[in-house]
Amino acid sequence: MAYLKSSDSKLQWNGIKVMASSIVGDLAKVRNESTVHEKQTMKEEAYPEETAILAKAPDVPPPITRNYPVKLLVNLEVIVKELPIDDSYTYEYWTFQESVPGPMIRARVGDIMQVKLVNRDQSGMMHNLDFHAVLGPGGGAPLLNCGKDETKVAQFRLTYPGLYIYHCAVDPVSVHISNGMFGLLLVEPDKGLQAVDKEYYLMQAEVYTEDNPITVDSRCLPQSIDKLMDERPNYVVFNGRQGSHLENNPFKAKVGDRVRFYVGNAGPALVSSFHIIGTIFDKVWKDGSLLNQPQLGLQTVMIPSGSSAVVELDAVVPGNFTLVDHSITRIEKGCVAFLQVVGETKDPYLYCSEEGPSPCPGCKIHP
Ligand SMILES: [Cu+2]
Repeated sequence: MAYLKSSDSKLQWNGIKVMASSIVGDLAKVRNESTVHEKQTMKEEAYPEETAILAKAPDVPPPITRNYPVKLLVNLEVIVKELPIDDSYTYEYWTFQESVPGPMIRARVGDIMQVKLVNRDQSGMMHNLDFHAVLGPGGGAPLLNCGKDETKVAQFRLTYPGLYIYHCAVDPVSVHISNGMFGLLLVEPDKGLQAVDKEYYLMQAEVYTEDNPITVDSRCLPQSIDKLMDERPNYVVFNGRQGSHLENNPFKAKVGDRVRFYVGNAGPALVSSFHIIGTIFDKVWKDGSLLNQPQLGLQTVMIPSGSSAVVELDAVVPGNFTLVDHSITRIEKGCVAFLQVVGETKDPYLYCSEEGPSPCPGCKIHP
């Protein structure tokens, strides 16, 4: 039996511990013991407890500074909340922690993540969590199926470093994901990540709505199941809404800053061609795999639905830089954001002309 229940006998529990220890040992051998901390062999009961800091996009939880594993307590609540989808309309999102995307979680490889999920959706809809970082059926979803006002708790050892999607996986999964039930879990390597000047959390996702609200008095657009099944979203957005990070709320950096984006694509259908106009990604960890060496000097990063990328760039020229899915018609559906860089460049010949910039009327990408 590969899952934990409060009714498990001590014998089963000890058996599971031996099995888990064996699995981790095998993984460590495969990876030359470079990614799993030796303290993982300690008994689970001895792990100190730590409550995870959950950060709402575009914020990122603080870097892990410890060099030992903990039992990381992750407390998530499902809450239905009407949120803006653009400047005119709202959408009734099914959220984790009242935000879309759900909060970003930061852990360390070897941690035992204890997830407590509370379902406060009063409609009677069941919800759960599938963590792509979890080894086991459903990524944990069968252990976390939660009916109305129920609470479920499960524990998962995090064995691979990387940037992983989590999402609700209750049937039909496409409906739950497209209603906003997704987020990112960063599992740091045992040696941590290089410090950078700025870190941001960004998720792309599609929203499928009818053209008009249900009543003339409402601004809330209902979901279109027909558009969802046809994979024809009328919104493709960063961080939950059209215009989440435009002129009035851009990502910010100074010339000289090293900037890291943790980027996820929740889908549920489209593949993202993630690009930041006017920059080159200095380092990219494709598919969020932190076991691999980064790729260097990339222009556009393909992020499949249900995957991620860690990208880093150096801010070297001041101005506005534009985050897009380079399947570029999606700009018209809301998939555009700005990185605003201030300061003075050290090399004026990086970007110059005698006349300077001129405006482009109605332009969505060069403010
Ligand atoms: Cu759900």
